Amino acid sequence: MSEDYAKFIDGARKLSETIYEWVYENQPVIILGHNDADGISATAIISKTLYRAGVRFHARILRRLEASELERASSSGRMTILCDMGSGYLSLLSKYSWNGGLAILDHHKPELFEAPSNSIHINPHLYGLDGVSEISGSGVAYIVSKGFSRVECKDLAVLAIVGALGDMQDIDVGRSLRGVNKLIVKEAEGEGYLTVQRDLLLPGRESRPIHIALASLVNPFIPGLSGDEDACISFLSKLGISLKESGRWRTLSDLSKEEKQMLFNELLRYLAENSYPTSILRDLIGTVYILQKERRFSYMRDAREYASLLNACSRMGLYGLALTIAMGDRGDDTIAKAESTYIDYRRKISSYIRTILSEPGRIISMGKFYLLKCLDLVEEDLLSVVTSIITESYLADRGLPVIALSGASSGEVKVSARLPRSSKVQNMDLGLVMRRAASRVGGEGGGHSVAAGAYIAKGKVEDFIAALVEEMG
Ligand SMILES: [Mn+2]
Repeated sequence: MSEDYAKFIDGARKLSETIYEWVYENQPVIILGHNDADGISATAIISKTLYRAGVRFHARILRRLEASELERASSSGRMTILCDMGSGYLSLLSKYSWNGGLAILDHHKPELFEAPSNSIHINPHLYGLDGVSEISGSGVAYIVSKGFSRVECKDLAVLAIVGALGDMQDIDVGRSLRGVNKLIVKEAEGEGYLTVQRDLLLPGRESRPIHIALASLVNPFIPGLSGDEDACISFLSKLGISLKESGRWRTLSDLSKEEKQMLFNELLRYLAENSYPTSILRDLIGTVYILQKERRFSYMRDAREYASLLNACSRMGLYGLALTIAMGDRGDDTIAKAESTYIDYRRKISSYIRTILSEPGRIISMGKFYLLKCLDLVEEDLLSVVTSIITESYLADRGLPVIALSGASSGEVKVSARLPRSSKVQNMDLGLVMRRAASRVGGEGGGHSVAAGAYIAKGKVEDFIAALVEEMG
């Protein structure tokens, strides 16, 4: 284990001993978690840990740290734990008093500001680690859980892996996890909770009929196949891949090595024939993380799929459902609701992508970046995923940031920014660019160097774009 990892894990454990004392003294504890798969996994890890420790708590999933939530939490006098958020808002958090104690468990780049008094701030960046690729918010939560010495939490390691994949930290060779994430993978493997394989990364590779899995593929998005089950059936039939075996639908995990190879080659040929970049398939083969304690054919069996499911429920506004699943509810009704939500979600995303690609004027080249105009099209909770897909599937070869706009429920404009994995833009920190450009027009922004966001006033869009051009210069 590298020295930096050891330092971080040691440091986090020591701090979690203090958290352990505080949570008993200031019950019920308030847990506030970010509304993506990582934030939900982190919230579930902390919630389960407190539950096992016999500590009462209320957990809530938030889109962002809103003043009203901070007001409510700080004035309650309870211990408050922030999961997968907070580090970028230290000055905002310092405006409140945290008499019951505040714990910030995050991996976003910290704002250069002192943490509020009476708070504990645990973040890998403070130990020289990279929060973008080496550990996620749920990884931080898991390390903290391990510091609760009298609580058994080894089974929660898989949630840390789900969270890391949700945050797209699988950027090592063959789309595998690295850094502290890799240590957590090894731990979960050693305990029999996880196995690791190499395979085609189709959604539902363990859970759905192969033609549905192929049609469900939205990232990368394959025009003519994504979202179209009939087209996928004929695509597979032409290849001679049989869809059923002794009366049962075959899943991707049932296909032979040769069949998988043939399928992959045919997808390459199909893209080339239709003049789409074949490079979008580069990330389609990679490392698969299988949760051994989950039922076969279930969505939670494959960690990437699990993350997508949590994300889908959350993006469709069903935060409670997502958290319930992450906390381990496997009741029939819960699963059925989550699965149908997931299907609706994928349908919606496919239709947005189709619209963006078919309507002229949706993607505009601004020289230093691409502007993706979705103001009248995409709701705020779906903007970041649509932006990621467009960035990785269509504009990846250009290597420039993509900045997308949509309307927000608050009446503001939501901005989502992504840098393609393959980008050659050096020293670009989108989180910083978003924070600066947004604050210049009275808005609020931040995030990671490759994925960031902002909220700005409706009348400030033009000014914001001008500020972006300057900040990127
Ligand atoms: Mn995160």
